[in-house]
Amino acid sequence: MTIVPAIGRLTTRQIGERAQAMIDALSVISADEDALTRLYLTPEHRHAAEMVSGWMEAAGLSARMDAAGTVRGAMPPAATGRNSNKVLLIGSHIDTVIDAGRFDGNLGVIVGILAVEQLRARGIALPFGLEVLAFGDEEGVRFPVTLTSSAVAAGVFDTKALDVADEKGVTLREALIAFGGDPERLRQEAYQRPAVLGYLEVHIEQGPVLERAGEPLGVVTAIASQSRHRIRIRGEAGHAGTVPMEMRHDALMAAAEIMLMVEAIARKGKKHALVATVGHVEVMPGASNVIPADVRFSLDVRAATDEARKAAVEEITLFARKIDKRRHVVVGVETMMEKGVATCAPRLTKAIAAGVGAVQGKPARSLMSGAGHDGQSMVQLGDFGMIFVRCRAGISHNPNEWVSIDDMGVAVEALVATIEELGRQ
Ligand code: HGY
Ligand code: MN
Ligand code: MN
Ligand code: MN
Repeated sequence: MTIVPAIGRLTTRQIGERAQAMIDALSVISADEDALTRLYLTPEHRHAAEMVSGWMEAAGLSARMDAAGTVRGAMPPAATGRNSNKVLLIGSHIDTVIDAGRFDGNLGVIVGILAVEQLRARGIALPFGLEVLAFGDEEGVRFPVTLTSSAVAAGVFDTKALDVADEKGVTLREALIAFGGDPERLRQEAYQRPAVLGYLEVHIEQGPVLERAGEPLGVVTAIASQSRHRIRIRGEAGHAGTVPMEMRHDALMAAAEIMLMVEAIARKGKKHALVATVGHVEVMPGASNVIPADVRFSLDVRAATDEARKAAVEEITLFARKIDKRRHVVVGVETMMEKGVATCAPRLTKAIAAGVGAVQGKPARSLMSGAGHDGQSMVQLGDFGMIFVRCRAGISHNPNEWVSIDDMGVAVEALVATIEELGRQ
């Protein structure tokens, strides 16, 4: 029984307004009263997943939640063709960072649903299946792993990650079970590579290039090489008032020296788009009159090439070892995640360029993504491609993140045009 689309053919502006209403509806589902924070496998994740599932059903998709907490909305092929046994995956994530912007991830899921609405309202019968995916853990904020739910969909999830714990000591396995997921069924949730036509993601650029060029959309060529590490420094607690400076084994001062060296090394690597960030620090015991004994901090390193990123991590690690000797502290460097450059597939980028070009009336601009995305997992299933949407001043991971209603409407039109283009291939 085909569900009559909730709406008819809309103008681009009307589609943008519909997207804005959906963005606003999701943006109030948060763990914090006055900020947007929605972490993986939390009550807020469940509430947002239910809302997205309802939108998928209204758009004519049959929605279900998979064992990893991803909402999957499926639509079978409506026409026959050589790809009728394949499915085109369209997705992004509905989890956020802490005190997040409302468009990062969420926009891509909403654009996917609105594109399905418009394909149906315009009577466009696709010769392949289509699934819209709302991933629950792209940001990797709650647990020290990232891209978890797309790794499950891509069949590359490392089950050792089930034993990592969040700040309250809850393991990923426990949280998954409490959420209604099923750690034992993760493996069977993976798509089979031959059945996947490709993976498309629409995402805000999170950078300034499109705005500076005065263009609403861009075609992503690749996602930067990225790794996340945990650095731990153990020194010796002591009385802030009595231990002479030359006798201290101050874990925080050692960390501070390493952090400044992280910045200096990253600044040297500008030509490889090298960036390095310390985003999270824990200082124990954390009293103002106690010399810090134990410091742990995150390290996020990215670059346009794997070689440049690995060389920077190597240099940082070597420097940390020297600090270890000079300050008589114990330094540990643990790699939590490592993803090489993920290159978008020419077949998809060609279709995207045609779709974006048709909609914006000028050739589409290509650009690399410094931000990580679920495509870094989904590339394991084959072709992946991304459409970037202009965002004001490139601001992201920040409540001031903003996309215009018109650009959201144009993004849906471009995705519809891209999907149609793939249907003609
Ligand atoms: O960290 C990233 O690049 C992504 O937003 N998770
Ligand atoms: Mn994102
Ligand atoms: Mn993000
Ligand atoms: Mn992402």
